[in-house]
Amino acid sequence: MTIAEITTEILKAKSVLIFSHNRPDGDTVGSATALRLALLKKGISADIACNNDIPEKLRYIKSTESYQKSVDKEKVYDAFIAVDCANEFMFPELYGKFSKGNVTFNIDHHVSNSRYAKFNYVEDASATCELIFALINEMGVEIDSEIATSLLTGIVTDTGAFHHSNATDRTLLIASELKKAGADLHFIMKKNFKDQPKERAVLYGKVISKMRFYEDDKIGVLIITRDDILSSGALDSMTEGFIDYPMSVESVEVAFSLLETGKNRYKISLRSKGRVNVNEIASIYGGGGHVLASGAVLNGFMEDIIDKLVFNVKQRL
Ligand SMILES: [Mn+2]
Repeated sequence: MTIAEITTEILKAKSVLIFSHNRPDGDTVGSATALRLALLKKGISADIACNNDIPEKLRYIKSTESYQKSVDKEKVYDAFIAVDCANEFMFPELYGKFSKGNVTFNIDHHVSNSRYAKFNYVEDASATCELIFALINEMGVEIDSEIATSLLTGIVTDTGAFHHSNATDRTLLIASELKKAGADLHFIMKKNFKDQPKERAVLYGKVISKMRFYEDDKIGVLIITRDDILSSGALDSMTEGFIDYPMSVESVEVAFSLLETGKNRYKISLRSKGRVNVNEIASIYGGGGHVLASGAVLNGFMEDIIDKLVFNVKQRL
């Protein structure tokens, strides 16, 4: 489907509901809120839904206030649009409703997308927000500062502030357009990459001070205990991004973290720089993810789990 075709189909609707995925990130929130504002400008009624709470740090996007958790039974929508959802499992609770829609759209940038909708617009891009940018231009809607803020948020977060290899010349060109349209790049960067609660900073210090290395420093390991979390006053969700630190060590090929979630129960995150497929390792333990980033839940003693994982990585180095 071309951008012109998908735009024509969307503009046939008088009312739409846009779906964001669970554990919402900057891209799914930026895509949904920007598309909503653009459709409203076209005189189309547009609502947004996400089964999970929108993270505090993304609440500077004003229209996050409009998110609903479920689908209003009374309301009739002409079309449903899922954004940044690679498959139904990314919005499992709401997918039931979505799949019953007569006209469904799937707008996404994941190459693994399962094409679960009637109309699928799946293109390789740094962020779904890149695709929404093109879609809004195709609609002939002018990008104001609010739309620009949403879209730039998705691009900045999915590219890791333009650090990842997915940031192309087109990505930078779009980012430039969005800044010109009034998005505050510095503020968006600060909100997503600088500002953190004090509790997270305290926890980070504790965890990093215990960082371990194995196999000639090719494997980096982080251990996050309940005690660390409680004594810092932090939340489990604040550990997101911790794994980037051992990954920043030059010699490290693979890093993994153990987050103690209960007695002898650990949530494992694995990261690779490319030589090792960590999805294979996570799969051994019933987990999964991507080649470079995967996760699993393991039961057992901490040191045994570390031994097992180091052994599995070592075999693949
Ligand atoms: Mn995305």
